[in-house]
Amino acid sequence: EEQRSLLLSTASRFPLPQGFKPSYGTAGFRAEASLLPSTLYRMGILGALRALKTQSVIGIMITASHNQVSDNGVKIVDPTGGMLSQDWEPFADSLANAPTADCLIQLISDKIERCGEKKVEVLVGRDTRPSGPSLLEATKLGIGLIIGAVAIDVGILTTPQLHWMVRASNCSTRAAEFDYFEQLSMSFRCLMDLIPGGGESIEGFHKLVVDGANGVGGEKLLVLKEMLNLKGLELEVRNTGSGGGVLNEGVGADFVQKEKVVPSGFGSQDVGIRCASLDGDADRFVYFIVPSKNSDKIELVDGDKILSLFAIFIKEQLSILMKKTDGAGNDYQCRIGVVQTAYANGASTDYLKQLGLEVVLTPTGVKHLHEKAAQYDIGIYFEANGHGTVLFSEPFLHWLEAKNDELSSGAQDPEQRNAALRLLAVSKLINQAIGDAISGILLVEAILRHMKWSIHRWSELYHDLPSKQLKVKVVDRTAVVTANAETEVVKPPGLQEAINAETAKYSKGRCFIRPSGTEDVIRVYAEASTQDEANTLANSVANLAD
Ligand code: 16G
Ligand code: ZN
Repeated sequence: EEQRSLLLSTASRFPLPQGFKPSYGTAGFRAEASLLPSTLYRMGILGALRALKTQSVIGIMITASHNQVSDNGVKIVDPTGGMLSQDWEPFADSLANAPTADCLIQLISDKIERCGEKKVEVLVGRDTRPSGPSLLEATKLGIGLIIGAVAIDVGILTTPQLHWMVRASNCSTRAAEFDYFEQLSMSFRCLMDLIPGGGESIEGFHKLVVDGANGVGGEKLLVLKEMLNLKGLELEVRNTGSGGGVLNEGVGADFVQKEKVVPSGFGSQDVGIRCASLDGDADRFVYFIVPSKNSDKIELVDGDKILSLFAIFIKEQLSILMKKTDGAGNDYQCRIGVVQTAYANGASTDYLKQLGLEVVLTPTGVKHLHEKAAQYDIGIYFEANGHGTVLFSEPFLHWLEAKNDELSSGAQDPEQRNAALRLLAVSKLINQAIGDAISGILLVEAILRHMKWSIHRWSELYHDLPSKQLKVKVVDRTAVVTANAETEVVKPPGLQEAINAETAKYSKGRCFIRPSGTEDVIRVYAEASTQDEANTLANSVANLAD
């Protein structure tokens, strides 16, 4: 009763704006920030209910990632550190759209669980957006309504830091921000120490220059650099937001990957240097090279190439580890899998298959890739846009620990033991909860040094097929329904046949369309052996979709 009257009084402070129909979408709610107080208040309630239901720590991240600074949004983090379980998405939609306080109360009482003896925590993080503090207050009020749940403000964080903290809290390991930095730097140093001949004194490794998108990631990278010894990793961070630049405006991984031009703050002084770019909440990253003084075009090293680099290194370490000695067999069949989406450049998929790797496609959105990757002992997933990580299964990690102990006592090949140590270090360095630009960059840097590869050598692994992306504004994007990881249109009838007929006209032609999960558009992707052909194919298929 007390709860009910509190709810009635606070709910009136957060009315659902007229005509606003928030939708959970691919990765949570996103909109112009002034529309969002009611959504955040209600997601505070949802987070608390989810914490009661799972009797675990839940996370709420206030961010709109790569969107413009006036937008904001919210992502919910489940106990494992992954995104909110998909079977709660419809509830999130109903809660966010409940027209009245009475509806809200009804929805809550249908879902509420009796509270346990212990209070359950909901960690609330936010990025650097100016609307963050007021949305945080709305979220805390929502959480406070549910008896048995308590809000913990964990301050300004990257999205993956919050995911990491939720996961660590539920594993009852140390879960403060400092512990995150310490785990990353310890495992990074471990990989550097295991480089044959030592990682510190390798010649030809220029500094890495990072574009922080004027968001939270650059700031955190600087903290990491200041606070910990990064063993010869020379790091320069630009666009940290402190110089007056605007979040995601002409900067950041999304801009760099889509426009393929240098972000602001970069230019002719960077020709040939290894550069990386984070997105606004640092859960995505790409690398790039400025090839010439006379143009603002960049050479992009995207998520597909990051994936390929990780896959090569991990596969190599596994084969050293599994090498048979004295006829002794190995007692673990490690299943390694690579997960991409239809946006992966065809050249990358061919390359990975040539390496002998199992490659599977899923629909767009981290939740789909993550879920698939979790089915392997080592699952490596990346979207071309730079969103991804490497997942290690519990049974495999247990086996690896035991193997490491066994190898350290025997008089075996030291490289075999080193391979076990490297794989263990990778599993600690790379975020097990979600794609993480900071931990991803550290892994790239360690592997490049291990291989003694320049960014040019890495970029030359394979050559991307020319591709083109377009978007078509339509009245109703839900009219297009796809199957087979979005590679095939099943509705409206006949459209896929028309796309096939068009695609067949081009050498190495590949094309698909899908409704966006974040915007009111249909997206078209086309690939062909020349840029002109890719452009024409995309245009003609866009006309079909219109
Ligand atoms: C979201 C997804 C991103 C995906 C994008 C596609 C997460 C955390 N983010 O931003 O992975 O690439 O949506 O957008 O899952 P689209 O549906 O508009 O093409
Ligand atoms: Zn992001």
